[in-house]
Amino acid sequence: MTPCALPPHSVFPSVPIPPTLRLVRSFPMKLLLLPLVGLQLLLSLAAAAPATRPNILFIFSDDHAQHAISAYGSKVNQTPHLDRLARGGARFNHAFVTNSICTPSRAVVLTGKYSHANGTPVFNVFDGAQPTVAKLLQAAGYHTGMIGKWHLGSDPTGFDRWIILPGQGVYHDPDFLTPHGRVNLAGHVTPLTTQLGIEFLDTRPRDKPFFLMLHQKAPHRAWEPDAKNKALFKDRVIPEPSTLWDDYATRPAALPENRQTVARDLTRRDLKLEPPADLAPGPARQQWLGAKPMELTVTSADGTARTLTGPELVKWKYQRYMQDYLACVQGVDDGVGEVLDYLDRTGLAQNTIVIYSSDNGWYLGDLGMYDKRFMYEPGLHIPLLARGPGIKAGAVTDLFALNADFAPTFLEFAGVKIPAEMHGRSLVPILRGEKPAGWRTSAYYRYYHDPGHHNTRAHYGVRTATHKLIHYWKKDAWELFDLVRDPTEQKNLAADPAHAATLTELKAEIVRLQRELGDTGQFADVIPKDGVDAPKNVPRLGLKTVQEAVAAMRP
Ligand SMILES: [Ca+2]
Repeated sequence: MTPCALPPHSVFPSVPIPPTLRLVRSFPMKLLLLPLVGLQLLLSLAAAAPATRPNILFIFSDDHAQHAISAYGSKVNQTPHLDRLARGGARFNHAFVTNSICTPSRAVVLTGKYSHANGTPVFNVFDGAQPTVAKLLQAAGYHTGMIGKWHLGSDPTGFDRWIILPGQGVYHDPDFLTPHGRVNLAGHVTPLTTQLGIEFLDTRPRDKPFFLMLHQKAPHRAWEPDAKNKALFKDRVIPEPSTLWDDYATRPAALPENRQTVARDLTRRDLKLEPPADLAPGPARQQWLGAKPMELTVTSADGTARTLTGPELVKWKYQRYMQDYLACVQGVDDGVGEVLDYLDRTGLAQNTIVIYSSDNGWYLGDLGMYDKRFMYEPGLHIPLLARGPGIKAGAVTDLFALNADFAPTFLEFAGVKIPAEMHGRSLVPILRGEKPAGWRTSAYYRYYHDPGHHNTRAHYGVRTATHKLIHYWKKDAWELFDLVRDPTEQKNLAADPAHAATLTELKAEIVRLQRELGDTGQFADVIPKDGVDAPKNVPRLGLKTVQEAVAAMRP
C-alpha cells in the first residue's frame, strides 16, 4: 500500500486540484471529462508519493520511565498497548536522553543536536529559525503536524498544522494554542490529545505521506489521571524499589542536597490532599497545597484514623505518588492502543512507522526520588519502541540509541539526506536488525539546570556498556560506577585505587566525546533565562470540539 492509499470510506475534498485540471474542469464538456479528470488525478497522486516513503508517527510522552512499561519488564504496571507495539517491532534496552528535562530534550529531538549546539540547555525559548527535522520533512513533501505538549516557548515551525499546550498545559479542560489563537477543550488532556491525533490523520491530505508528532502531557507531575484510570489504581499496592531508602552515604557530592525525594519533597498537591473547606481559592490555599507534610493523619478504608510519620509516612507517600503516576501512564497506553487500532482499521499500519518514546527518564522512587535530571540509570534511560515497514518484529537491541538519533532516523525513513551537523545517527539499520559498523560504545550526557526546581547540581558524564562516570563540574566531584556489579549505582568507585585505570580511561573518553560533539562548555557557567512558560497574548477562541480544534490547526 502506498502512503496515498485511501481507506474505503475516504473521499477527495482535501486534495488540492492542480491549476491545469481546474482549467479542464471549466470546459463546457466538463461533465463528460470528469471520469478522465479523476483518473489523471489518481495518476498524479501516485507519481507524487512513491510507495517507498512511509508515514512517520512519533508518539511522545512526558516523564514516562522505561521501567514503567511491561515490555521492559516493569515490576509496577502493565502496558498492553505499548507491549503490542514492542511485539510488532523493535525495542531498545539502552535508549538514552542527552539532557534529562522537558524543554532541552524536545529541542534535541527536533534538531538532532545536543543542547550546547541547539541553544536550549534549560527552559529557555527555542530558536525556531534553525533547521529542524520537521522543516526538512515538510520541504521533502511530507504533511507535517504537531499535537500536544510542545514546551519550547516559540511557535512551532516546519509544521503544516499545529496545536500545542501553552507551557506545561493542564490535565483537565485544557487550553491549546493554534496558529489562530487559544482554544479550550472539555475533558482530560490525554484522551483529547489522542483524539486530536486521530482527527489529524483523518483529515490529512491523501496525496502526501505524513509526519505527525503526537505528544502527550502525561504522566508529568502533578499526576492527575482521568477518572477511569484513577479508579483503576486507587487501591493498588505498588512494590517498592530496592533503593527507595537510599541514604546517599557513598555519594555525598550532589544527591544529599537534591529536593526531589519521595520522603521529603512531595507536596500536599502531589499527594492530592484536600485543603480545609474554609480555605478559599487564593494565595493561602496555594501555600497550603505547596507545603510538604512530614506528619499526616490518614483514614483507612474501615474508617479508622492513623497519624503517620517517619518510614510509615514515606511508604504511604510512595503509594499515593505511584498510584496516580501509573494511572496517568495507563491513559497514555490506552491512547497508543486507540491510535494503533485506527492505523489497523484504515490500512495505514502497513506503511506507517510508529515510534514511541518519552522526553526524559524518571525515578519511580529509585534512589529515593521522583523526577528526572540526574544521570543515574532511571533518569538516563528512555523508552524507545518502533514498528512499521522495514523494522524487524520482535527485535531487541542493547546498542546505544540517543534522543539525538530520532531526527536522523526519521530523515532516513523519508529518504532525506541527513545534515552533517546533526550529532545523532540514523537508527534505521539497527531497526532492520543489523549492527552498523563503528556504532557508538559510549554515550555522552550533560545537564545544566542548576539549582533548578529540585536543587539538582549540574553534571556531565559518559556511560559505556559496563561503567558510568559522572562529573559534577561546579563541585569538581567525580562518581564512577561499575554497572555490572552495581546496577543501582550505590557505590562510588572514583576514589578507589583499584579502579584508577578505568577512571583515567573514562575521563579521556569524556574529553574525546566533548571534542567530537563540539561541547566547549558553552553553557557551563551561565545558563540562559527560563522563558518557555511565559503567558502568550493571543486571541481567545473559546470552547471547541476536537474537530473544530483540528480545523484551527492550519496557519
Ligand atoms: Ca519531561
